[in-house]
Amino acid sequence: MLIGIVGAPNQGKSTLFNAMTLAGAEVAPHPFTTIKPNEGIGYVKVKCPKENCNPNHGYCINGNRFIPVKLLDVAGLVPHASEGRGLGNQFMNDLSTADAFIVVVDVSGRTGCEGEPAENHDPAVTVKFVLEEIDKWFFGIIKRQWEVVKKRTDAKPSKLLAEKLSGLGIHEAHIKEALKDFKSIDEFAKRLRELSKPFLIAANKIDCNESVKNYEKLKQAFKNNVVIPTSALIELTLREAHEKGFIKYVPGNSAFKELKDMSDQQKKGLSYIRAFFKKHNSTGVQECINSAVFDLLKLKVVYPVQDENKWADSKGNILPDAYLLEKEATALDLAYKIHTQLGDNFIKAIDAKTKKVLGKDYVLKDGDIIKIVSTNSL
Ligand SMILES: Nc1nc2c(ncn2[C@@H]2O[C@H](COP(=O)(O)OP(=O)(O)OP(=O)(O)O)[C@@H](O)[C@H]2O)c(=O)[nH]1
Ligand SMILES: [Mg+2]
Repeated sequence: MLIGIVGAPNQGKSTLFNAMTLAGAEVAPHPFTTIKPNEGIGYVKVKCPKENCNPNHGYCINGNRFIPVKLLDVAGLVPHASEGRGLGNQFMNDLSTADAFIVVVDVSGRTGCEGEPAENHDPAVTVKFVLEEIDKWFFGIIKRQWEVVKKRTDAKPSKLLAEKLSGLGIHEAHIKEALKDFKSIDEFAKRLRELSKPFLIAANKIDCNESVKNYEKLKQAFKNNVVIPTSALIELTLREAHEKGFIKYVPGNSAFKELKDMSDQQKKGLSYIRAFFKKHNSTGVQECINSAVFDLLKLKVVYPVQDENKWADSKGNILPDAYLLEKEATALDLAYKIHTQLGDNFIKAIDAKTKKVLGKDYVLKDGDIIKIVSTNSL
């Protein structure tokens, strides 16, 4: 699963990416700082079913389980990128396989559509053009494949098109849905983008003076979408201070604890952040990942175990794995996800919480802890 971070230049995309991953991508107060994409791992945060667990991937603090999610930060899009302006939109191809987008926009009003300094700039205008450019990129690819498929008569067009567009994460079901209300290829491409690449908006730089007013306006303009106020800069500062041992901060929380004596400048920085937390519940950064995974993609967390009594693997590691699975995923899907052999030799599953036996078609619930029994494990 991959979440793409997109937007106009200089909006704070790489800062948000760094705040999520601590990957140290280059950040600067001018457009086109990012040219090559930055790939990293962020974490979705859920309540852990056990206080003490031993994750193979990710980590667990104070009963908060952090499950890894792949993230990609790309260069900024400018108006008419599809006609080659700025860095064009070819780099969007790196995001072909993204399952969802976080569209980052500076809501301080101080950055224009091209990443230039501005005054009272309306962030809704920026988000609208970014979506238009994404649609044009999508349209370019879909139109090419549409022309190819039109000439063929050897299979159902929706099936052929699905094959051609699988690299964009488009399935036949998406195509059938988008064809229901077909008006033009433009509209069809737009609908396919909506279905295969849902997005949320990170209303970034919410720590600046004019931001709250602009954020309210942006929310009105995008009533049907998730709009999350974020301060990538504050989240990054907190996470770095935590890494260096100055503070204890759990991502997504609205407080932190000082652990060491700090310089006057560091203390000043932290009092600025404390004042921020009086006005905001969180920096919004963790919420962006969680909302992308649970609201946009509607995934669920399932913990496979080998020992249904101890909730552990064969070595006694508690809840070693956490899988993010699609809404419809069944016990058999989980078995195949763990290992092909486990799927091929599936006998039954056991709900480790209730010890109930589950069949292969059981649709897993969010938070399920499951043992798979196969012929090999008897
Ligand atoms: N006040 C404030 N500044 C921020 C925030 N996030 C990013 N910035 C600043 O905004 C500027 C641009 O940040 P980047 O992360 O480089 O932006 P970008 O969107 O990746 O830019 P390009 O790669 O050039 O497209 C930097 O000076 C950041 O420090 C925030 O939440 N609050
Ligand atoms: Mg960048």
